[in-house]
Amino acid sequence: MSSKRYTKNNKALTDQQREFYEENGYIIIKNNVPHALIDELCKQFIDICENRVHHESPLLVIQDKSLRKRGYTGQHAVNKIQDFLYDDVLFKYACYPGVVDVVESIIGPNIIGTHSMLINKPPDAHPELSVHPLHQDLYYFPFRPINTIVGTWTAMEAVNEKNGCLFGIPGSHRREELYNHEYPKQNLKNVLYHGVQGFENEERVNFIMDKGDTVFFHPLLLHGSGVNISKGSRKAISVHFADSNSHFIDVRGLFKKKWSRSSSLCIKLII
Ligand SMILES: O=C(O)CCC(=O)C(=O)O
Repeated sequence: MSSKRYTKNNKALTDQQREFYEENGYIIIKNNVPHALIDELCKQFIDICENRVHHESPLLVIQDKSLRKRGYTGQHAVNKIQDFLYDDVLFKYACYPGVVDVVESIIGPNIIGTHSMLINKPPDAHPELSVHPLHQDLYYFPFRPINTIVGTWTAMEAVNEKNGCLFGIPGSHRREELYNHEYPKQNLKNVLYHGVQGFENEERVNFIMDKGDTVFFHPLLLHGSGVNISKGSRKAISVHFADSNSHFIDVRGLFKKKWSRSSSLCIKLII
């Protein structure tokens, strides 16, 4: 019997890569998605932001109102496109073999895409709207089992400390604990992001990546992303996958929630 707990097979990961994921809760695969596909995804993102694409199924476009007020338009005022799996172009990422084969190594062959985002950090955004506080993605997912969920996040341009790369606390998934999430103590404006408190002294690793690199990560991995202080945008595309035999759970009463905040972001439903 396999001694591995967090990965399933060697479809696209070597034993050594599986051990790294087991130990750390993430693995970065270099040069995983071709630049030509990334460029196509980027063009579609810009076309959606500029209202040139019409969908039969809705997707969410989350705009930064403060950037709009300052005259930014199109992609320069958009934080995120969410739930894009019915977009024929963006869906190409979700079914790209370099992505799905590694997912299969981690969660097995019954794969369903559950959550999708194209995340933009425009330059010049308010730092409180640019940062994503430390969190666990499982907090947002009302389905189980936990170990057959995996996040994928592919850099659409080189990412580093200057433009707000992801960071994580290696091995935090092995604590097998879903922490309470709430609005960060500092006066953060972003109503969309809850975070965890009390991990300030733990060592974080920055996920420095090149365009086309993908990080695969466990839903209990503590992670977040920093502020973009560069002059360019920071784009990444992300899909979470789960075993298609997952089941929903009742999340009522699972967390203490604090929802009172005024929003600096606006969500537009694009149909
Ligand atoms: O891309 C980012 O800046 C943060 C993404 C992330 O951590 C998430 O959406 O869970």
